[in-house]
Amino acid sequence: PAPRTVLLTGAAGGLGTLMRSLLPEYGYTLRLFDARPIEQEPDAITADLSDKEALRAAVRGADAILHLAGISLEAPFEKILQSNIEGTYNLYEAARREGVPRIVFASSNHAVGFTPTPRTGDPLIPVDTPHRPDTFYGLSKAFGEDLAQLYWDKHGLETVSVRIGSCFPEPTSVRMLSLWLSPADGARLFHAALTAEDVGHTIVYGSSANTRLWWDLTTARELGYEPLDDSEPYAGKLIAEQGEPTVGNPAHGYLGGHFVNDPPIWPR
Ligand code: NAI
Ligand code: 15L
Repeated sequence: PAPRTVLLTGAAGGLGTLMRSLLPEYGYTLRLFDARPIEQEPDAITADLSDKEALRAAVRGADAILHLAGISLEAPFEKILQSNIEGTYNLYEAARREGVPRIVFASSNHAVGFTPTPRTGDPLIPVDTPHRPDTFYGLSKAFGEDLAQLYWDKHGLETVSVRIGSCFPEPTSVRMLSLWLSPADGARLFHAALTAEDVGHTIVYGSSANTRLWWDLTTARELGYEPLDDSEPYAGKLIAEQGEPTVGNPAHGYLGGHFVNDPPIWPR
């Protein structure tokens, strides 16, 4: 049966706020969880992913979890370790113990950020391309995907790992012309990931059907995802402001864009 009650971790964040407004249209009842309090949401659970008891109570009775909580940019390793690596482990352990059958994990393009972007005529980047994290942040997403695989193989807990591109109301850089996931397509994709049958551990790329796509959306479409948006209408304005994407620029030559240079490694 389709999940009804979904625990949304990271509910106070940018993506969490977008999904709080969009996902109820699909019939879900959302249970909200974040380390930060959420205005006008008195029932939201305000707790950290390090609080194992709070996590056990939060996941109890949920049909699925949409796991968005975590540090969402590069940060010192110790912080990434606590929130993204240990925090995601704590969540999986709580889900396993409470019998929650499925997690949709917010992975990121930065798990494979050092993958060169395709040149004209090259194939799109497939989901089985090796992990090439561009930051400690990306490394934590690679860990999350492997954790998901372990919990599927060992415990039968299903995950869809969504390597999100850039999910914001509008694309704001020429790089995002390739990676943009419109919020409406984000909700479509998460809905597909929450409801598709027999996903085991499936990795998908998360973007709209952009004209300038760098990666292969086949596994996402196999879940039933049908993207309806394309960043191309924004191309003229962004290119006029920022110039054409050029492969010599690390921001365009690698999937992870400017993250590959954070902290700076170029010019060598
Ligand atoms: P955000 O930084 O706006 O929100 C993250 C939320 O997680 C925050 O509200 C924060 O309080 C919460 N959080 C962080 N550490 C926590 C902890 N230890 N315990 C409890 N809550 C904690 O990030 P955004 O943009 O909303 O992203 C959501 C998720 O999607 C993140 O995991 C991010 O890595 C991932 N993602 C987002 C992309 C995007 O385009 N927005 C692209 C790729 C991945
Ligand atoms: C991410 O993983 C970040 O969470 C988000 O803030 C954006 O920077 C996005 O990747 C991106 O690559 O544009």
